[in-house]
Amino acid sequence: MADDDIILSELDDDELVQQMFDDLYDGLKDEIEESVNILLERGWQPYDILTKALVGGMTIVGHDFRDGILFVPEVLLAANAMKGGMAILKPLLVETDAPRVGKMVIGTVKGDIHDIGKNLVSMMMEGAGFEVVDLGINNAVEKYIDALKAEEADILGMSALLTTTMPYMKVVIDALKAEGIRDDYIVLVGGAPLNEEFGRAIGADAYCRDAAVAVETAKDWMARKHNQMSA
Ligand code: B1M
Repeated sequence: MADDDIILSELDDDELVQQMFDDLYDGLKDEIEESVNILLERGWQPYDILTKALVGGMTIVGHDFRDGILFVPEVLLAANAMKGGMAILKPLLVETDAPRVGKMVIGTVKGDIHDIGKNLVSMMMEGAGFEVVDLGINNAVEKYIDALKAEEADILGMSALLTTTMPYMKVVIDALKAEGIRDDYIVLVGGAPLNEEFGRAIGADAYCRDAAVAVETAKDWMARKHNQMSA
């Protein structure tokens, strides 16, 4: 059967997820949006659609990008399709009546334009009741520090996807130390090339493997902060 003939709503769940992997790979935004809506109608949880279908598909794209099978323009199309799916899920993941549990300033570091993971973290944090100020991509140290002060944030979140940009996180943390305000904020870092050891080495409070871990870690550290304040 030709691709054009596939009727997405007639596929069973497993086939549809496989088809979404293919459609993400081919950068087919309309098809991804349609499939997300079909899974929602079938009762799938938004978080499962995000992790199992969209992130799962993007992982395959990442492997072929690494191996030189896909190139930047194709990956941009895949990212665009993924964002289409994420836009449908965002309001469902964000519970507007959730109590505010803390405020986070988040951004991708200077020199780095990857924002899908950061956007996912923002969405999940908002869904868990955090207020999120998203600074976008390519953030210089001043941008972070100005926003932290202006927003009276509790948490600084930094994202980096490149081995060449991840050291910039230390530049930001060192600048916070130099201003004597490092301990005013919980600093959480994340991004595919990072690990716990790196997080510790640069002086972050925690490395977060994924968006769900970021939410749990942020909640833990906010609880510690409240306990310290009430002690
Ligand atoms: Co980029 N790229 N890219 N790219 N790209 C990677 C990162 C790469 C690993 C691909 C590869 O070779 N396999 C590789 C980096 C290699 C390295 O440094 N070791 C790479 C490269 C080399 C490049 C360019 C240099 C390519 C070039 O131009 N020759 C270039 C750099 C541009 C720049 O930034 N200056 C480039 C460009 C691009 C596109 C523009 C085409 C596009 C970005 C589009 C966009 O973001 N709007 C792109 C993409 C899409 C990728 C891959 C394929 C996918 C990234 C992604 O969105 N993953 C990526 C390969 C990969 O990672 N597998 C790759 C899905 C996302 C949900 O996961 O971002 O890991 P992730 O986020 C997770 C966690 O990491 C964590 O939670 C998220 C959700 O669970 N997390 C946080 C992330 N940030 C967090 C912050 C937190 C907490 C947790 O704060 C508290």
